[in-house]
Amino acid sequence: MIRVKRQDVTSGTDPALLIKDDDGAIREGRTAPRAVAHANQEEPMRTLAIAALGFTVALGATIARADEAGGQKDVSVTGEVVDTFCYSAMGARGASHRQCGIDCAKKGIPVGLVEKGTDKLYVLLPNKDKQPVPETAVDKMGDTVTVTGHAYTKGGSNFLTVESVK
Ligand SMILES: [Cu+2]
Repeated sequence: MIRVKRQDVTSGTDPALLIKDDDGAIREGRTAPRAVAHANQEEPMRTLAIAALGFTVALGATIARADEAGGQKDVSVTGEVVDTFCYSAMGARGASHRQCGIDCAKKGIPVGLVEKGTDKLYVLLPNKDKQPVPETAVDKMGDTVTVTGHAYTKGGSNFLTVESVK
């Protein structure tokens, strides 16, 4: 059972100050001495409430970390597949540029996805290192498709791994 020292919940104690020790005990952070002073006034219901609060805080922190990872969530982006050289330098896109785009990609020019409606450009990536961008994406050069994968933004550039292309 997790036992928590009595704390005055009505005093505005910041839940973030509750710290879970390695042994599973939850204690209050900065104001621990006060909590110790009241150690002999433990009330079971309040103990339970604070334990639940501590669990909620811990859960919230876990969710926040998952959100910070960001790119780990699957997203689906609909847009046109382009080769990034011809698109950025010349604005070339669409069916008339299809063959050039495929040739550019085969020579190693990064393949991109221009999001429909926003024109936000994603550089497409494989879903692991030391792999080419999937052929399923290159084959759709000039077409509007929906790519599902993990999105990353670094240094002002957007990236999207290719998990699937529809
Ligand atoms: Cu090209």
